Amino acid sequence: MAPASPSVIAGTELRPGMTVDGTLWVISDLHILASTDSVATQLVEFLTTHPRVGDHIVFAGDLFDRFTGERLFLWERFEPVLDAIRQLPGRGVQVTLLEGNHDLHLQPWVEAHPGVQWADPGILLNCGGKRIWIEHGDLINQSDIGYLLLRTTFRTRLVRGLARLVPESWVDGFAKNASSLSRAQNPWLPENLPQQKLQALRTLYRDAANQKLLNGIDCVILGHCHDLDEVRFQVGSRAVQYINMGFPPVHGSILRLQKGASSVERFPLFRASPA
Ligand SMILES: [Mn+2]
Repeated sequence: MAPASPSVIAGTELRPGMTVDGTLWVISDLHILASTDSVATQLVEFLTTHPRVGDHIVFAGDLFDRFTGERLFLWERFEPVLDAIRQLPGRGVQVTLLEGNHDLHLQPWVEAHPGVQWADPGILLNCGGKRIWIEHGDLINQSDIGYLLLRTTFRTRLVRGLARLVPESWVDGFAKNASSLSRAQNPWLPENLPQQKLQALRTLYRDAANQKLLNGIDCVILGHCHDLDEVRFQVGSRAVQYINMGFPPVHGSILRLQKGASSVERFPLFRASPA
């Protein structure tokens, strides 16, 4: 059978998309620093108990606060979490990893673990006839040229090579600095921003989502900015939705689209911890 021809809509190449038979789970922005973090242990418990055959879990970036898939010492540091992820395909659960701006170079880890797939910068899924687009969200602000250049640089062969070779403490130190720089620009909780700044941030993300929603996508899922935002409206006969992950360690929830449900909902998972 000939594959359906891809169509290009609003800059997104819309291939038919993988079909999700069961529940779609989306998890991002946990910013795990150590596998002993309470968020990490709660995630491992969730991964070993909740997902069922036919479900699809998308880890949509910044699962770890500092991670490069090029370094074994980091694989070891996060072993309990990575182990829970690698068990999923064997239980009939599909797994997709997207990179965030804090977890990079995931390809080597993914290639070492058959059954886990990697997508960049996002993934289109078909859930019960709905077209769901998921991406981390660090590409939304197209006017932040400095960041976009940095993002491209981080993914070059040269930087990947360096990330493989430099001492472990350098990788950690560099990631720590990059992390604090990023936090200086983007706070953990945008709800603490002055009202005007929060509105500007929201508008940026909503506009980017709207472009896709108006052009054939039924639900856009983003993270990265940690804004607990959601919008639903009608496009002709389609009920469409934009939803942002927020910041699960504080807001406590991940995202779930159950089979047969009409929209993505927040699924409470983490017991609130102090910000
Ligand atoms: Mn991010």
